Amino acid sequence: MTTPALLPLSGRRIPTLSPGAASFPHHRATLRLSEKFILLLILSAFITLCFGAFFFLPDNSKHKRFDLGLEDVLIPHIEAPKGAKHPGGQVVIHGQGGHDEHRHREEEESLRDKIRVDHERALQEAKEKLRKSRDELRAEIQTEKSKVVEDLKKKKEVPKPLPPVPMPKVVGVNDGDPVEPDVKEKRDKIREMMKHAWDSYRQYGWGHNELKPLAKKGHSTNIFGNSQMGATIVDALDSLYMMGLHDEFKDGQEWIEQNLDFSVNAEVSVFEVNIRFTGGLLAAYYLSGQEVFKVKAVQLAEKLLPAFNTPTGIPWAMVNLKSGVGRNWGWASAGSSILAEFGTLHMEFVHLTYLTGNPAYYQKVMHIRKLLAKMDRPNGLYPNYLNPRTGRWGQHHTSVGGLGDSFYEYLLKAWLMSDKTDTEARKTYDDAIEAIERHLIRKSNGGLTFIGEWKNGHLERKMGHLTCFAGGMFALGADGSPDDKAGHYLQLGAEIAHTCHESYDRTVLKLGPEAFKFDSGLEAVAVRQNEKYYILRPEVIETYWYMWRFTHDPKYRQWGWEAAQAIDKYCRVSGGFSGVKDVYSSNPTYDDVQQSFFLAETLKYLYLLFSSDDLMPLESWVFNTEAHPLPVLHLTDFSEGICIFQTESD
Ligand code: DMJ
Repeated sequence: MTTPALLPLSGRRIPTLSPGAASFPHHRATLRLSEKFILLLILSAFITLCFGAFFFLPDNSKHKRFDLGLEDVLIPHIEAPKGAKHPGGQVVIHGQGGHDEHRHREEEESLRDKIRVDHERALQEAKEKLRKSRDELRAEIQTEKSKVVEDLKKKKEVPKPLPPVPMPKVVGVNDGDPVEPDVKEKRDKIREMMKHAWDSYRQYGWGHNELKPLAKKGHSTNIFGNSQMGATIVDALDSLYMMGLHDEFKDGQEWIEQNLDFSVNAEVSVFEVNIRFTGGLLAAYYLSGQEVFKVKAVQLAEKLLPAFNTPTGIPWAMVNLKSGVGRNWGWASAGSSILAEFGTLHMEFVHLTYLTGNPAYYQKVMHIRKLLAKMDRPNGLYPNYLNPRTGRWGQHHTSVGGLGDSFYEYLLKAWLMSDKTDTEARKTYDDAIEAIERHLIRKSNGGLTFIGEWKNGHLERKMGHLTCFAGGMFALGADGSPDDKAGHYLQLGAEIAHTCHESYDRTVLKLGPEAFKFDSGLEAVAVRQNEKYYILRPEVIETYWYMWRFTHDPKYRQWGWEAAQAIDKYCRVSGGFSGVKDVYSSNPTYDDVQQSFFLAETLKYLYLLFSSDDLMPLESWVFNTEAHPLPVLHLTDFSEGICIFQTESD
């Protein structure tokens, strides 16, 4: 049976005669290639020899040469005196007797010398090539080939110019100095922590997605595929900017300019890359005004669009940035996409349409919204799983924590970001929250308000660290809530903040566990070993900050400071900050990961908590779910996939 064998160098296929002779065609092809190469070299040496010989002929050859009328080309310094004409009306080249004759000879002599030297060098190079082994020659050819491919790639990557659009009004992006000296001191401490996290990453993990602060090397997880896209750099940029760490910001910008490339063969999470990279780049653009961030955000967004090529338009969870092939997580119910993932694209995509003038981004996310609006919701709740092929719900699990959380957050923030004109988003948020309150929010025996998880008609009395962001969300959505319930939602936010603080306070390290229960006499404590870890997450501190902004109750700053001190004491190591595996153990072990969201969110929210309110005012900025601030855009019409922006530019 003949089987085709792919030849690595020529790229041609030659059939092998038998499996036993499988290596033969490869060998033969290699020989043929080398022979061709050697012949080429000999031929070029021969041509050089002939060309050289032409100049080595006796002197009389020169007359013939001049007779060809080439002298003013070959010896350009010969000039005709002004006005001298040949009888035939042409410019005459007058010789200058013996002196000119001598100069001619010298010129020709030096020309001949140069040709001789070139000729010898060519021969020498040919000899060296012949001495080289086949492998060396192959490596050389390969290097040349790669260089050509690289050059072509660079040529192709000339960024497309984007249409100029007015820069939205950008206010309160720096300063925020607190008046009170003790608050200032705390803020300085947070800034120092940011510097330690950044400097460590800069030293040990630069260009990798994240850092292993104990092993002191780069780290990555499957959400970034096998890429090395500097997630920490992109995620940290706006925090650096707000904190006035401008040298570090510039360093990050330079890396992005020179290295950030999204044409890589990596299968990434659409959600994670969108909230961290698109969000991070857009925020860096709006804060600094540097075009490069906008250009990179758009390049990335183009790579994410193929994820929407599903029968329903509900995007895949993952997409290969190079091939555009998408798929879902293997663990998700019945091949489903995840509510918190496909429902957390709106803010970034609206901004992409604004900046590019391309309605596709806006249309994609509005299509998701419309599709969800048409679907039945069990008890008014949104299940976490939706199949992108059939358009049907997967398991009926509902959560305000993992798998559900930021879907609700983005409904509220879509309304805020549109300058409160997107009332459809607000109504959808209000209805969803009402159902959540009815079915998921309860008070424990000890009087702690918690948000449980709905699983097939049953309430699991467990709350995740991730769910703690909801305190801030309720407070943020209080203003504008229906039936004059603003006070109620602010109160609900305060109760969630209190419960989450308890989950921290009831541990040995004063850091919160990943999940905690309200069952069988348990109140806000983790039971299972694999729920006792703290991985530098921001949600509890995020809620403290929103509550502080809306109430100015000093307890939120106090709670934030407790958390900051605990992080500095138990998570800080010489190579950065690490998560800990058990917050109930006085002798904690580390997970050896410095998450990029620690720089993007945890430290940013802490810094904002100890700043005055004029830093990033909430009337002008809306924070995406990774704490990247995006400016409010006044949307006036968003019917039929068209949106009209009215912005007050600077
Ligand atoms: C962040 O990446 C985002 O906040 C996301 O919405 C969920 N949680 C992580 C941090 O815990």
